[in-house]
Amino acid sequence: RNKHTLVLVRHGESTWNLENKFTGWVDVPLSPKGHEEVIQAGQLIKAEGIVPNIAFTSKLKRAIRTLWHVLEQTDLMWIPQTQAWELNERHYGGLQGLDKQETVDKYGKDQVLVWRRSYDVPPPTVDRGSEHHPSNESKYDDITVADDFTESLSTTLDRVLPFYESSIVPQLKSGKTVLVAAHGNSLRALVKHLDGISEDSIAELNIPTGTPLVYELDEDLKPIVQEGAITPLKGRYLGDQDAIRERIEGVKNQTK
Ligand code: DG2
Repeated sequence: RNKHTLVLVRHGESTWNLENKFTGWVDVPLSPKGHEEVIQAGQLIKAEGIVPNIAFTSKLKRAIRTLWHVLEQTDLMWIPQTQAWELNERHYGGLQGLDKQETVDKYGKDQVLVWRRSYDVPPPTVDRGSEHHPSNESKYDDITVADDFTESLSTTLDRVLPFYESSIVPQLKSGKTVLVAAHGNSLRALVKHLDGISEDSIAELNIPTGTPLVYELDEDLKPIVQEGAITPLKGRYLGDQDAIRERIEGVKNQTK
């Protein structure tokens, strides 16, 4: 077998996506619409005849719940599942909990766009005293982060990619179909790598909630361009393509 399948799905709409707040590592649940989106995502994967053998997600419940819905819809709740902090959303530092539109009103839309989408300019940091600092959550007892913490896409990639290489690649190479349920920016990091997107162009890429993105990889695990792929992606989104384009615009326009 020289073809490998990797299915990525950003979690469905969360309550803070709905309220338009910067979320990062804040552990908010799916909204009612988010649950619906990912039930549908699972049905799309099933209808496509894709049968994942192993799954990976983050330590955040919006992604975990997304995975559970997809596995329930595909009748695969028994397959191995790993929850890894390395697949967490990018930590949004001092922006976590702030309203995206109010942040635009305060700092201007150019600055906010730099924080959201630049490759290596990090958002403001949080210090150890902040409730948003990972050292104050027992869930992250086994990791060490800087006293003043935040993540850019670049530093997010520095933990997503080693995890991909060490934990996901061996599964793909052994012929497993892999399902990953994660987040807007942790998936942008992975997609940047898979599709070879430049540091400048990655700013344009917005990943919609609750929409399976299917990659077929060659023997070197390079993506094969799929029919119907939306440039610059080589993988293709499952579902109504017009609705997907609207969802992508919606993500972009959270700070218009
Ligand atoms: C969003 C992404 O992450 O926000 O942290 O606010 O995928 O977990 O909902 P997700 C957040 P943007 O970078 O698109 O503003």
